[in-house]
Amino acid sequence: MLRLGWSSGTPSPVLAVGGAFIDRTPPWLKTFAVDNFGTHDKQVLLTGIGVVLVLLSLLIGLLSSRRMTAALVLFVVLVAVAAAAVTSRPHARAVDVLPLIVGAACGLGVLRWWRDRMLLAGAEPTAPTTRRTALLGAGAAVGAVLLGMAGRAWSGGTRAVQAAREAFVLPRVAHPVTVPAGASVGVPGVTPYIVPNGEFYRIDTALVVPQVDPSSWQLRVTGMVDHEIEIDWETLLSKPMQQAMITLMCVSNEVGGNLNGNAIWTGWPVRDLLAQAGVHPGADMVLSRSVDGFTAGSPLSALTDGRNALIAVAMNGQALPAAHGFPARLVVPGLYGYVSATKWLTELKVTTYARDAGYWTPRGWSELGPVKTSSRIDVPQSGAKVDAGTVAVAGVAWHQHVGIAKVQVQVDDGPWQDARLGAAANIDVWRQWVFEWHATSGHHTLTVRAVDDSGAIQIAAQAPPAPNGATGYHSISVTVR
Ligand SMILES: Nc1nc2c(c(=O)[nH]1)N[C@H]1C(S)=C(S)[C@@H](COP(=O)(O)O)O[C@H]1N2
Ligand SMILES: [Mo]
Repeated sequence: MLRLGWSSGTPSPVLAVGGAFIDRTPPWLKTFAVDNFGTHDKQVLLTGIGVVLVLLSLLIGLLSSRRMTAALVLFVVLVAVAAAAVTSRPHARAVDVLPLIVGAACGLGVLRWWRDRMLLAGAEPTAPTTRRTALLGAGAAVGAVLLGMAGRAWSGGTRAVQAAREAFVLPRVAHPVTVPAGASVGVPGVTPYIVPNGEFYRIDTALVVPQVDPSSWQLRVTGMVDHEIEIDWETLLSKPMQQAMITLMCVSNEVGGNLNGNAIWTGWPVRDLLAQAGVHPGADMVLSRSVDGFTAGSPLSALTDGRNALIAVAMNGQALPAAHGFPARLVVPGLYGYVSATKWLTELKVTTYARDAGYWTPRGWSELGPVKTSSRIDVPQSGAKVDAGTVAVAGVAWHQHVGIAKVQVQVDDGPWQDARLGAAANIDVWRQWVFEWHATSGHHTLTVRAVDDSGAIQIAAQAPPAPNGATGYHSISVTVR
């Protein structure tokens, strides 16, 4: 496997093509990918690129046995597209095209070697067996070199980061957060009140999880501030940390979807860092930036109004998993992740909505992303067959930073009936609920809705996730025996 020792945020041409593709993804395609492939969307994209590469390589191989010029032209175009993708990545440097040049040189070498071999053997270039050999040779060469370079990304740089995660000691907090008694309604199949780190949903534009070594990590505060600040990992860990339970939520979640999760986060309040920097009057947005170039634009007010907006370093008592932003990320109650929850955080730019926009805003998603009241039925599953009698219908409901006051269930076209709510740790988290349904035989539809702490009933009208979050009630159908 080809392994070069350069270090950069742009690991390989294959991933660069993927990244450039993701950056140009229109909202409908993002929604389609998340809907159909869920959190496997990246594997699907990488596989797709791999398949296209192999097909193109085969085509080049095929052409080379008849028309070498055409094969070379196609080869150069392929390399040029990859080079364009590599150089368009955030923080791209000139050396990032190096692996591509090496790969291209190898590919060309193999192509020529095969042709020379065929000529030496005096083979008729169009003979089927020779053509097949040439085709396989060239195809394998180009594909192997490019895919080999992709492999570097999976193996390189992870060890130091793994060691740093293991050495992490949870900072002391004045008020440790615990799960309140009765938070869980105790129905099997309901999403756990606290979602374990390994089961937590993951959404981001990163094809390969960024491996950020905390010893070289820095967080900078820039823009409309009295003094720009740079803090390193040690300094961050020495700050007075807080713990907060916050339910994170993705704007791409469909009605009934599970792109959300609840965790206990440990971190330093963003407002304390911003206060040190001295925010200028007139600023209304903080553009948080990730090492991978992703940005989120959050209202300055949401970061300074006293809510638990954290620069989080721990999730459920452990260092953030690499996939969830190690060494540090933002978590802001009440806002969808795309406008707040920047992972692998490296910069907070104090600015205005007039001047700057987060990653998803020019791609068809709203500038502001307050979470909407939602509720979901976890059990029974839609299409389930249950026995007549008492059936526990249960799930979760959420309206972060407002709170859930009531959950109601409707059977077929019947009246809305109150469900029993589990305890809530605070208004920033979801609540479990359970409804004891006296099920009678036949086919039935069960629908859920929530009422938030402001008294507002969940929006009934069906709307898709784009541009600012899905609405509508979650319904399931069950058969009662
Ligand atoms: N660097 C980076 N941070 C990011 C994103 C991203 O694409 N890149 N996606 C955001 C979105 S859309 C969501 S919903 C949350 C998801 O956080 P999780 O993967 O820890 O659940 O991360 C946010 N932070
Ligand atoms: Mo998201």
